[in-house]
Amino acid sequence: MEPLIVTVAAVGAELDRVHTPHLPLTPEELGETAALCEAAGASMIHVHCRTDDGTNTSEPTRFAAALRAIRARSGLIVQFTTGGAIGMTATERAAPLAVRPEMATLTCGTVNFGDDIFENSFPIMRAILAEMTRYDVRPELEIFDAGHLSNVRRLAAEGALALPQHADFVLGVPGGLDATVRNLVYLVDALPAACTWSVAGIGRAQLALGTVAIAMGGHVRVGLEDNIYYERGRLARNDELVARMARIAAELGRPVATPEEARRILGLPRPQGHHAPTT
Ligand code: KMH
Ligand code: ZN
Repeated sequence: MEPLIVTVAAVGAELDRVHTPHLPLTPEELGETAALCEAAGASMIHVHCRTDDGTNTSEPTRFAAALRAIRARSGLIVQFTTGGAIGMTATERAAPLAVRPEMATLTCGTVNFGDDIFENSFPIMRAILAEMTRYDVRPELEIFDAGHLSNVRRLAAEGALALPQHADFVLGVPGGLDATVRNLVYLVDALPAACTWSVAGIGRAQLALGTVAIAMGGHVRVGLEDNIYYERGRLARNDELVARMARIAAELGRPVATPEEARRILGLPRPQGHHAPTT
């Protein structure tokens, strides 16, 4: 098996400091989190940005500041969100791509999202993919439901998406596919050939599904975007969640990947120069 890629989804769009004091909200805090998480075994960071008052933003200058802060303190692969926050337009969600991160998420279909709807129609997906092509950003395919893999095949068939890619199964969102081992195995079996994959279990499923993914040869996403507890009643820090996955992987005989090893596994070019922020 390849070394394990641990992605840290450090902040997300849904939670605030009232939920946990450990969320990295500013570029400086994202840089500090990146350093701590790289030391703990992460090789990639998934990035959402906030304004100084904590509001979600898609402002490219803020993403550029985050990219600089993360690069100044770590070698992590930097993956921006294009999911953004509920209520953002497709144009807003795609705006950070102009900063040219190495990767960005592409959610592969509409899904209920709690009481909201996370809208990812084909026109929205095509528009985001077109911007990814324009700025030479590699997608991570976010799969919240089984039908999203059918959408991946349709986008590939029409030429909007090149395959293989890296997919991330986000399981346990209220409105999406449940976070069960059976569902994970089904999705892995249904994935287009040669795609790599990780799993992001929501809430307490983060630990169990991450452990299963390590044993299956997949990769893992942890972090406060998906789960704020280390254990029942005890809030987690991002680096603690990464460190726990690294320890479990070591026990299972699967060392964590360095960022350079993760780039090789994902087929990403080295980031120097080419991916320098433009904003
Ligand atoms: N905040 C959610 C609506 C992503 O980052 O790509 C979408 C999300 C997915 O977080
Ligand atoms: Zn996200």
